[in-house]
Amino acid sequence: MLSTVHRAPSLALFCKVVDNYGDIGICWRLARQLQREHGVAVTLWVDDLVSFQRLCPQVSAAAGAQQQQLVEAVAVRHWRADDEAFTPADVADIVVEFFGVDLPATYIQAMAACTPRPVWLNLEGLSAEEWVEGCHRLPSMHPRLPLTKHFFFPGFTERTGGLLREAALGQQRRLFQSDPAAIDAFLAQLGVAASERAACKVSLFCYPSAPVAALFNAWEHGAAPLTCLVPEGVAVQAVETFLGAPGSVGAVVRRGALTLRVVPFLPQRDYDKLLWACDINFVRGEDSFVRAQWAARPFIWHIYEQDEALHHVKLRAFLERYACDQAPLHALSLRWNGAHDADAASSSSAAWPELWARFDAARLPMARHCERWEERMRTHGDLTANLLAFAAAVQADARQNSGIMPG
Ligand code: TRH
Repeated sequence: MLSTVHRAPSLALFCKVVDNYGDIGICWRLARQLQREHGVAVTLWVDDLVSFQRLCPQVSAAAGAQQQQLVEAVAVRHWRADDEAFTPADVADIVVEFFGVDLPATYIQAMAACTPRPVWLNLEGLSAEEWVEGCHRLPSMHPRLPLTKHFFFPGFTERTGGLLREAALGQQRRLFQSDPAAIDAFLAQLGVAASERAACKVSLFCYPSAPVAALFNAWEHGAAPLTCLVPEGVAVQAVETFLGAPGSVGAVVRRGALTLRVVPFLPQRDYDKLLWACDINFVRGEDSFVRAQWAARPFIWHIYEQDEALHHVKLRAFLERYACDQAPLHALSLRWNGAHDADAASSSSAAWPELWARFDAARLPMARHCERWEERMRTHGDLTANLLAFAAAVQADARQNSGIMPG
């Protein structure tokens, strides 16, 4: 268990890939940072190594359930069955379930048998809604066992857990963005031609439901040349229709002002560089959405769809918090997510070329706003450090109150 001083704790992180890449994308980022910046001995349990391998090519997707692979000093375990036997010796000092996944019952039993008991956290999804501040750090008692789990929420205010961000990220980003030769070399290596690099560059990552064809049409008939870089496998139908060919890596077509190019789906580290290299980024879900904020360039977010249009509430909450005075950003974001007002007088109901032209015209003030937002978000500390500080506080509290760890 966590020692009183000095020894870095051990931490087990449990991740189930529901769909897409965000679950493992976030867990992998967190695991790496815990290990690298805080010396934490991390075991990452993940049920889908194939998705993991796409973000991190060093991972072997063929590893057996019992087999542990060390990837960038993180112990990776394939979480295949929930009936694996665990003893208290297997339990980490801090146990994190991502997005409320159900831990194996045998692991929970082993946690309850530990002295002292581990700190147990549920790391939740990101939302800009106000209720998050009230739920962050709330305890939840286990109905039968002497264990307490605490909710830990990422967020955009100092009363939340903050956002994932590596210590050196800002410096790396600024260095890259102030080095045109490095940007050029990076894009050239993705196959982006010189004329495409000279145009306004937009990266595109969205769900298949996004109105991509309408956007392509607006770009095609736009006033200035635009290069859209789309990682392979994204918006496949719209991309292939525009290309008139399979959307494999290297496919490119120029029509009107738009050049559309398919680039590889990048390892996670290189994806940051793509965001830094582009003038505008279309991102989605949670992790790429946060990375676009750290890129400090204008971005449009395609939010993960939820029942009863809950995601529209979340989208508006974010837009309000992020840039309440940026009307063109609001209009384009709402339209991109199908959250626009049916009212014809509403700016988000405008035709696509007009929506894009207004957004494009506001790019300069928006870019300044992005820099200010990035600075502001940094003042809340980073999620990894905040999570470790909270875990230490929970443990200290437990020691002080009873000398016995609460769960
Ligand atoms: O893949 P996503 O749609 O993930 C989503 C969200 O996390 C959502 O909240 C969750 O509920 C759902 O999954 C199950 O989008 P996200 O969060 O941006 O994650 C994508 C990851 O993929 C991110 O870590 C960036 C990474 N990525 C690359 O590494 N290379 C690439 O080329 C691209 C396009 C993305």
